[in-house]
Amino acid sequence: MSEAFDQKPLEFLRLDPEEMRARASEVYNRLQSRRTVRHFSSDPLPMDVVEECIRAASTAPSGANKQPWHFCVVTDSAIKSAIREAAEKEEYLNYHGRMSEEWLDELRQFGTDHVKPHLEVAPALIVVFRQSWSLDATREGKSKNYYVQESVGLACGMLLAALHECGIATLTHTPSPMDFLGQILNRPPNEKAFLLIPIGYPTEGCQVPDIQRKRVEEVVTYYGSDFKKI
Ligand code: IYR
Repeated sequence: MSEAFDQKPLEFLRLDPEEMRARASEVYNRLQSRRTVRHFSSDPLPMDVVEECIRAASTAPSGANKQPWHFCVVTDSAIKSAIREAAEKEEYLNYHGRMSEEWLDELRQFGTDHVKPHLEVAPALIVVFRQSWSLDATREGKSKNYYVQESVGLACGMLLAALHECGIATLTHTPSPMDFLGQILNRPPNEKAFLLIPIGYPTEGCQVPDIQRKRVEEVVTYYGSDFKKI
């Protein structure tokens, strides 16, 4: 039986509403400028910055604080090439039979296909693994993890935001099935690949699709009438 954790005071800074408003606009403006990038320069990144962003991502909330994630950072060109080759094999099958006509039609607007040069060109790939169970020393063996998808999704969102804040562009890539990533990176059996994120600087003159984000009115519904200004 587990004992309850000791408690300690929360560190929390309560802001006045004007300061909250200023910060809300600033965080929106910074995050809205993030775009998925598909054309990377091969310039190397300061990898200590990448590690600090992973440290930030790893503060994400997780079911029973299990932190069921692992981040593999690949800069080795031979491993990047092996990942590209395996990903293109899966993507070829996806684009030539496994994806529905409706799906292919949607993707035509983005101009994607099975050819993934960025997997070799980008200076680093972050492969995020989710851990279905943990090897827990105190329980002498496997211990269950909870809400693994949700937890790892939250950590990935925080990772993308942290990298963006630090001037690093990202591509969220899911070359499913992704089992080849566990094999190439020799990961243990409790880990499954969750997301493959090429990172780097965009090429000079990099273009992105001119897409629109939903208006806030489309994505939020309020239940309550107390919208008087504080
Ligand atoms: N995984 C493929 C296909 C793809 C699927 C979706 I949904 C996208 O938003 C983009 C691509 C690929 O990476 O090409």
